[in-house]
Amino acid sequence: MTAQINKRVLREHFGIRARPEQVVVALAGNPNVGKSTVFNILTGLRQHTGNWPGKTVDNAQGVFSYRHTSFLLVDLPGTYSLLAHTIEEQIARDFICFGHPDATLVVLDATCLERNLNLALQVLEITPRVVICVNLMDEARKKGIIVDIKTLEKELRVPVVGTAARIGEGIEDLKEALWQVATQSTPGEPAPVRYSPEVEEAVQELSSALEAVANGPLNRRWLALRLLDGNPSILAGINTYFELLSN
Ligand SMILES: Nc1nc2c(ncn2[C@@H]2O[C@H](COP(=O)(O)OP(=O)(O)OP(=O)(O)O)[C@@H](O)[C@H]2O)c(=O)[nH]1
Ligand SMILES: [Mg+2]
Repeated sequence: MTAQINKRVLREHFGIRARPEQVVVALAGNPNVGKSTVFNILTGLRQHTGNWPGKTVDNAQGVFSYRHTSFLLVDLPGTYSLLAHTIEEQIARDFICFGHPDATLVVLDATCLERNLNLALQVLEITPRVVICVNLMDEARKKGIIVDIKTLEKELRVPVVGTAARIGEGIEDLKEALWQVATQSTPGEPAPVRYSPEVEEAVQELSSALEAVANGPLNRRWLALRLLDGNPSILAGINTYFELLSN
């Protein structure tokens, strides 16, 4: 029950008013990979746009139904990273970390996967509730690039769907994967990024120390890594999160 109330408080902080039974999906990706095209094809005209609370950055939210489940899709600003060098990165990161989406859909450009996977790995460090959409498959085919979706899925251990959103290819599979990830009670365990033994040791130590304060849904490994980074914008985000929870 407490978890439910906290979820609502946190979502409202981001201007998300989801009905209790509604599934919230965050839509993330590098700039210009087709996020809005995916968003539009999934939600059609059932969307509204505004700004993120207190920010001059666009926010689009839209709804769609699949298998008798209502989904609220939130289009995040396009970012290369979640390490918050810009206001857009801060919004995307704070929402994925603290807004408690039921799933995060990461859209990648099939023609430059290597660069795009950086963001996917950063999201997977935060949450296992992820679906990867490899978009622009038609462009990749034109360029003779073959993307091995099955191997990607095996490596990342989350559902990976190939799409060409502009022509509607792969969208039904995307809905099915989202439904699976957002509604399953125990998500899979994606392959975590491993760091040097020194960092891993420090993460272990910090994670144990954090057990008493961070026993909610916030990922302790991710929290420990960010405390080690000492990035002030991330520390501010973490502070806001704990303040909201204690009110
Ligand atoms: N060929 C092809 N073009 C696509 C596909 N998906 C999107 N596009 C095109 O790619 C361009 C960028 O798409 P957007 O949906 O605006 O991308 P975005 O990620 O929302 O971009 P930002 O919000 O600016 O970060 C547009 O011209 C789309 O029509 C696709 O699957 N195949
Ligand atoms: Mg867009």
